[in-house]
Amino acid sequence: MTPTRRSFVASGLVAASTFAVVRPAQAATYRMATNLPAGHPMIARLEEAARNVKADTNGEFDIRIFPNSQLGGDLEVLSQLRQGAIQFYPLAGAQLSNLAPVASLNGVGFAFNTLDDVWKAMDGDVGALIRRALAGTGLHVFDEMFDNGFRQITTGSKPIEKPGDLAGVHIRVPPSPLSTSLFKAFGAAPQSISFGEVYTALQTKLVDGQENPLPLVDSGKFYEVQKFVSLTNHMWDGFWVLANGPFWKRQPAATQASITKHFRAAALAEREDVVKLTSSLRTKLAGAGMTFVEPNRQAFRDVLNGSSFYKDWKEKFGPEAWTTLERYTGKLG
Ligand code: X2X
Repeated sequence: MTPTRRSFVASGLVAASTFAVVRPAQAATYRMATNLPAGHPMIARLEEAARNVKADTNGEFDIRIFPNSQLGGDLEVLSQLRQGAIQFYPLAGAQLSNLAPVASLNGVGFAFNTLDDVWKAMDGDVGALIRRALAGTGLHVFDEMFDNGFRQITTGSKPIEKPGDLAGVHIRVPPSPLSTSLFKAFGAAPQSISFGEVYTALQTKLVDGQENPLPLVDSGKFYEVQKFVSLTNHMWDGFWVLANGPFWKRQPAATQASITKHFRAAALAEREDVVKLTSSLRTKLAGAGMTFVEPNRQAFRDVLNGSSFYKDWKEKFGPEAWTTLERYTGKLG
């Protein structure tokens, strides 16, 4: 405090606080990693949410998003989140099942036939059960999932027109025991590879195929290294946005409320974005040279029904989870 100010305060004429310099709170940058390509609708919606949170907090809470697996592979970044090296991470139930096995419950083969059924389950008791399991690992998980979509098979050398066409096919799957198990049941040779390495694995022919919803075939530019799309709808998956638990608990209630509000709005908007985008992609991807095949999906279900797949996963997930799932899907297996 300058001599002049000191003398004013000493005279009792003004309070010292009159001269307190109001410094803007230090803006802090927080990191959100994601394995999705920059062009995916989830990235745009999360960036919109980040802008809104920054505005709500007068610039203090600044979330910076790192797409394209810039900060590392799927499971490597999950451990960074748990250690607090990054603060936010949207990740699919498939990969999260390495931390909480029940997180891949929604990915049981052919469990869902429509998005209406999916959201009844994921915004209902199946989602609540999975969130409880994820919260039990010390992470904070936001309520609404982002849509990844129904997964389709893409290949380079031949179309997959029937289950037998998968025999021996080297196909990339996410690092997830359920995904590996599903494609082994079809007689394929699944290889777990982080999403950020899929394009190169296809380009170098390390694998002949992969399976993902059309928005990822598009934003991951797989049409450059794949020829055929088989519309199997064999699995639905989505993304939970997670925060490091101790980090989240340290945030002021108003900041938590702003982040929760804007992440919710982002998830609901992204679900509509993915529906609109998916409806346009068959034309776009065909225009990029891909050939679409519409296989008889029941034939794939019949293979699973004739295998131990459903029995095995009913045992792995346990009666509570399986019963909860079947309340939305009907009897499986
Ligand atoms: O890794 C994948 O295939 C992806 C991006 O769809 C998931 O996160 C499950």
